[in-house]
Amino acid sequence: MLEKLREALSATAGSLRKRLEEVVVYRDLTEKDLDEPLEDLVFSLAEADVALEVAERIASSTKKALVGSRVRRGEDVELVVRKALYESIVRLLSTPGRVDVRSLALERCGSQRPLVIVFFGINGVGKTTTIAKIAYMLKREGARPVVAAADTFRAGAQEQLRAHADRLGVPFIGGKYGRDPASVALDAINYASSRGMCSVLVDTAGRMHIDADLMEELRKIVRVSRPDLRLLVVDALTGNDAVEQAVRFNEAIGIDGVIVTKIDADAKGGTVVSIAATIGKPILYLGTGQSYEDLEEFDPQKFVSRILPLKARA
Ligand SMILES: Nc1nc2c(ncn2[C@@H]2O[C@H](COP(=O)(O)OP(=O)(O)OP(=O)(O)O)[C@@H](O)[C@H]2O)c(=O)[nH]1
Ligand SMILES: [Mg+2]
Repeated sequence: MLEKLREALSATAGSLRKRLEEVVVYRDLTEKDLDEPLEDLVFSLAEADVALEVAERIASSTKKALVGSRVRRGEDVELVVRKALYESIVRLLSTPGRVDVRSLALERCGSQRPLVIVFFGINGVGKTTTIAKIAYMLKREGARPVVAAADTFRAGAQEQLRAHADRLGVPFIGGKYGRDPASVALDAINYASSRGMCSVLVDTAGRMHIDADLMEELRKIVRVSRPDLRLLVVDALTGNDAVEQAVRFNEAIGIDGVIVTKIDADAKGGTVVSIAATIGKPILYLGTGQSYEDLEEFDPQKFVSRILPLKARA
């Protein structure tokens, strides 16, 4: 996974090093030394699905960090370059507003009002699977979840979430096909609060951000269920389209956080970087496979270490 992004950054670190080794011994680095390798960086990041303006931001903050610095003889030039790149991407990914879903849910156990999370996104991105993964995690942590199938639209959607709930031993609240999905969410919240459950995970039907009726339906679900968190689920494989989805859903519904799925199948890796940089909302989790354990808390430093190891490969 993420090979393309890793290769792009490694190649840049390498070409910057070569360039810098020629000049470091007798003068400070100038913009001119950096322009060409950083231009290459922008292109290779774009090939790895990083949005162009985001790639340009990475290049310019890397340049800022390096211009005027002097690398001493004997110093590891590549490490200096890698650090500058690493820090500029980590900064980009460290969006404010990160929340810890687990502790938020635990705080609500036994209270009148469970933690309510509504999950949404376009068709097939992995909403239902992600809800099952989060239910698994919350149950394991003692933050007793209820899952709600507020997808009363797609054939099989109710059964799909119910099957996960049964397997996980988590209460399931559903509704007949065609029923108002907002009322299914409310049923689940009432069920949870009357039993002192800690959290309610509301699954919604996949919808395109350009479908006005379905977006209005989602607005209603949100209005009625007053979620603590509105989480957008996107598929890493959709690249720049995922960024577009994030922008549109944020305008229409409002987003508190993003989950990027199918990272395990994503050879490029740029979607994560682009989304965090473009909408300024935190990425909370990465989906890394199809089983319940395949959910990773998103940690900017850990993510960047994966695509840009600070130690060059021998
Ligand atoms: N490899 C991989 N597959 C995933 C991941 N998350 C979900 N999937 C798969 O993606 C497919 C669609 O997942 P669903 O959870 O049904 O997606 P959805 O968004 O609920 O779909 P709709 O309700 O139809 O809009 C399934 O085959 C999942 O197993 C992931 O992190 N990695
Ligand atoms: Mg679904």
